[in-house]
Amino acid sequence: MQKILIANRGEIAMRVMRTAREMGIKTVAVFSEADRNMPFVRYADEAVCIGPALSSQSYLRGEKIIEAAKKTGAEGIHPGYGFLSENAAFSKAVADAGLIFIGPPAHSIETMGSKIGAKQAAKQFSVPMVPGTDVAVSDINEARKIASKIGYPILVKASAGGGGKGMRIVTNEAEFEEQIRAAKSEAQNAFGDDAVFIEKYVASPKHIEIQVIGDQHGNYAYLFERECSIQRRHQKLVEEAPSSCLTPEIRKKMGECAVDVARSCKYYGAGTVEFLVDDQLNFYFLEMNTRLQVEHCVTEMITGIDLVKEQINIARGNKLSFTQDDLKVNGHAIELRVCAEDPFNNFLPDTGRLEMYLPPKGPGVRVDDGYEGGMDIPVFYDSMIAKLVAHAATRDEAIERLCRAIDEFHIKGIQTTLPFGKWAVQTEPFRTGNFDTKFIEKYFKPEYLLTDDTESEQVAALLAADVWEKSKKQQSTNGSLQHTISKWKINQR
Ligand code: MV4
Repeated sequence: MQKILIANRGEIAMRVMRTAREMGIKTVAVFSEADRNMPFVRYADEAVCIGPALSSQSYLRGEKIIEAAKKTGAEGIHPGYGFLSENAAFSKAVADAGLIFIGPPAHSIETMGSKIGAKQAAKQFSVPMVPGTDVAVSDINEARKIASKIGYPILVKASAGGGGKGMRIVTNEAEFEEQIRAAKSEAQNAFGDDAVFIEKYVASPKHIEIQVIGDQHGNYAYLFERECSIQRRHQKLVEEAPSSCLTPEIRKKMGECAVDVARSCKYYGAGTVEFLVDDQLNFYFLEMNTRLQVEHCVTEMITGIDLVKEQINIARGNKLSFTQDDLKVNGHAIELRVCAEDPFNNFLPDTGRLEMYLPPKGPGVRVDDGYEGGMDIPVFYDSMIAKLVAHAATRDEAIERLCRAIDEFHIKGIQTTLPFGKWAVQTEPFRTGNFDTKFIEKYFKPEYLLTDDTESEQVAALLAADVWEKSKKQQSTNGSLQHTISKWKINQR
């Protein structure tokens, strides 16, 4: 592969192209009409417009993207995350067009795309799973019997769901039938597949995932874990590696189970195996994500491995460039997703113009971003505008470094998750590692983000308005602004 096309936008398109450039590979960007002026379009060696702003008319149009690859002579397609990255039909269409899909084969995506298929595959390798079923519920009475054996509360999940979509909690037997029916009809509407299964509901789990990698020759390795419990509405906000709660023994066991899951679907490429971990440190396989994930950066920081470079080498048919024994955890990395969201308003997406955008710099700080100052954040896509990653020798130092970097990150014009991130990593539960997926629900209140800084900014704004009013009055009498303003000293913080 001398030239690859990146079927994505924003920060992940930039991320993939940077590695391609280091490898001497030419890049082709595809972009929607809304993204014409984005940095990733300029960074690419070539760029092709594939349609209007709506994803369904651009980044989800597989046939247009394949056509652009053929036209430009790109030999491979990297899908990034989201969009077509976990679409088995797209992976197959790319291969059928004589191009290389830089990702797993269609059969692996298909197996893991069905949560029931994933459980059946993983079962063959004795991977621990939450008590439940691994066939679709067909006979309600039979399912009810299984549910009472497992014990309530029960979780009903859509086989075609994943990432939290299509889940329902059943708290007692009386509502079992009604909830199954509702879940099936919801699943049918959302995914065109009404298959649901049941599991024991684990109340306050940690979400820990393992990065795995495999080549086309049957070699596999795990690149340790990422702790991703700090999330809301199934959107992760803070991710770190390693997890502060695993022992070396459990880390090894989970890693080996994750590799078994990859083996069970004859996986190759980079993938992530998700686990629930309870307060006794029991772990249970949940699902496998057959793509490079947003939070892959923390794994890169602690292992020194460039995951995109490995993906490209695997797609070329090369063997893994390392073995399990070569891998070691080096220090600690924490990532904060910087999203255009308003923590004061339920984390609802905030769109508008990036009036100011100054990312932090310095030792151990990595910023993967895709916008620059002065740009508008379009309403059509994800709200994530950047990822801020801090890497240091210890967890405490990584926290301090992340806080320093957050202070240096100046964004004006839109609300972001930066103040939330600074608050989160300084809380007692985060500091001690004693937190789970209920973290935000349990501890967060928006007013915690009203720091002295925010208050003094508000005071400064009020003072400025006052000066302005007075200066206008003054101006009308002596025609000069200069005199009044110079009397105000800037209060250095
Ligand atoms: C669960 C669970 C509790 N018990 N399964 C949510 C995303 C999808 N990957 C599966 N999810 C869950 N499955 C059982 N049997 C709780 C969740 C869950 C969750 C998991 C990981 C991270 C955040 C979460 C938030 C709510 C629920």
